[in-house]
Amino acid sequence: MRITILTGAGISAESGLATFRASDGLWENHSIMDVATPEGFTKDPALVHAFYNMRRKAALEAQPNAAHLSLLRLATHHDLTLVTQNVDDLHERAGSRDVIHMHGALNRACCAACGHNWPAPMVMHPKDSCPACGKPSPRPDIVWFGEMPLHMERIWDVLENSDLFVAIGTSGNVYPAAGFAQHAGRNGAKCLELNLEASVNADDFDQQILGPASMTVPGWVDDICHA
Ligand code: BJW
Repeated sequence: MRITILTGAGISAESGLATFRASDGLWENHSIMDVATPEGFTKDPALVHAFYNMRRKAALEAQPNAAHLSLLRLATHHDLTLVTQNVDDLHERAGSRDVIHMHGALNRACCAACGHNWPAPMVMHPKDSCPACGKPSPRPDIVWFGEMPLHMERIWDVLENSDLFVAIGTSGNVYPAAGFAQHAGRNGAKCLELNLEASVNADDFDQQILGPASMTVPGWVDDICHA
């Protein structure tokens, strides 16, 4: 079966990484406009670097959980494409390969002046310079609001050729990812949501399994691998 999975912050919550929109989430003490837009970065690069330096450290200290690990097993039984909105590398550290990071990666840096992309140091600073062009324009390789998510042609293509689309731990608040279930469904895929609470776009799914990802994802993977 051709399965496309979209993961969000909820799959990494039980690894100790905060989600965005929970009451104790990442944006509780930060304005979205300040830390998740290119305008916020231009206005106060030190604040934005501090936010992502903190996130980079938290991601390094976190370990993949049972949900990340079970997706590896799924890939041995089915034709799986794994798309994540997450900027951590817990899928890769669980062993998944060819993960599509549509919102970028904490462990990469890029140059706003020349586009060069390189492994991010643990701590980035506004005075850093680009190793390729020398300009003081490095930024985290993260897709902020108003910027184009990455690998979209490939993602639309797999969604149009999936038998099953599964969203795991994402609230459905952010486009274009929030439109994937509708797009896959229109193209013939069954759509399943695995989440702690139903997402805002729950109506786009044929079925929901609610509960913590470390329980629901391995359980669902067991079922589909032995069906
Ligand atoms: C558990 C759990 C457990 C908890 N087990 N589950 C209409 C159509 C198209 C676009 C737009 C539109 N209206 C507005 C837009 C633009 C905008 C947008 O969507 N805005 C919304 C606010 C409406 N989108 C964009 O700007 C995107 N670009 C774009 O559209 O480009 C085209 C374009 C360009 C230029 C001009 C015009 C068009 C870019 C979006 C970039 C998002 N970036 C962020 C931050 C950067 C990454 C980072 O810092 O990490 O990405 S925003 C933030 O939200 C982050 C996440 O990846 C993303 C999604 O969040 P997620 O993963 O869903 O987390 P939460 O916290 O919301 O939810 C957690 C979930 O987990 C919950 O459901 C819990 O129940 C669950 N959970 N514990 C299982 N244990």
